[in-house]
Amino acid sequence: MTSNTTQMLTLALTKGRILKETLPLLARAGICPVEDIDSSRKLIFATNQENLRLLILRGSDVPTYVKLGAADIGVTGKDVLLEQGGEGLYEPLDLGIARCRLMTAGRIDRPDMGNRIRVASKFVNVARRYFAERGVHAEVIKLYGAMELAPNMGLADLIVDVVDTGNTLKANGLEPIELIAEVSSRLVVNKASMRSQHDAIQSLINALSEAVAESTACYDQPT
Ligand code: PRT
Ligand code: MG
Repeated sequence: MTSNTTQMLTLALTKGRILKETLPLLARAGICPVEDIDSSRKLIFATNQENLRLLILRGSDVPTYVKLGAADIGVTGKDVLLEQGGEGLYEPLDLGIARCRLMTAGRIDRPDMGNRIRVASKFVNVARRYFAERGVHAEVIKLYGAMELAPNMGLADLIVDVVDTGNTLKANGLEPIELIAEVSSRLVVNKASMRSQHDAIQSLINALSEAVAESTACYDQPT
């Protein structure tokens, strides 16, 4: 039996601050969830586009869903991609949202550090790579949150974390030191899906890249 109905596309979104900035971009691209995501406890949402549904995940789970083909497309932070590695994924579009910087940070009154340091981070792979490339012997300690506490409690000399305004660092007696990478949210695509559902995925990429260009143009306009 032949079918002329198009296959369902699954788009995995990152909940939290990335989601807040993703939904307006999707709306500009003509994509709206059929119910309010914020007031629902569901994790999967139909949209006004018959062949597109949304998943709401933790950012660190988005690459896993897309790599393994449980979702065709995803939105996640570049910080997450740098930490997990982007193998098996296409990264066709910078959405320009949820911008921040991956940085090293330490106490304002820290002593000069030698060539052996302790670093606390949720981004252990990024941290290991960064210090190894600089010939610094870093013992990297994995934390899951509140990295800012570690230098103050003597757990680590430095942290590696994402920084936006820097207010959280400052409130905890820390300062940003070195920039590791500029971060924004990226569209990622499963490689097999890109082949099997090329037209549908390409038109979604095109619609989103127009939406990104439009919102950038808005920022540029004099007020
Ligand atoms: O919930 P989960 O443990 O997965 O992560 P999370 O709670 O950090 O999620 P969420 O909703 O904050 O979103 C995380 C994603 O948003 C990251 O992967 C980044 O791509 C992006 N992003 C952009 C940020 C920030 N800006 C940011 N400022 N993620 C986290 N922060 C943190 C920062 O580490 C600091 O602790 O927000 C705090 C405030 O930042 P300042 O510098 O403005 O004080
Ligand atoms: Mg969170």
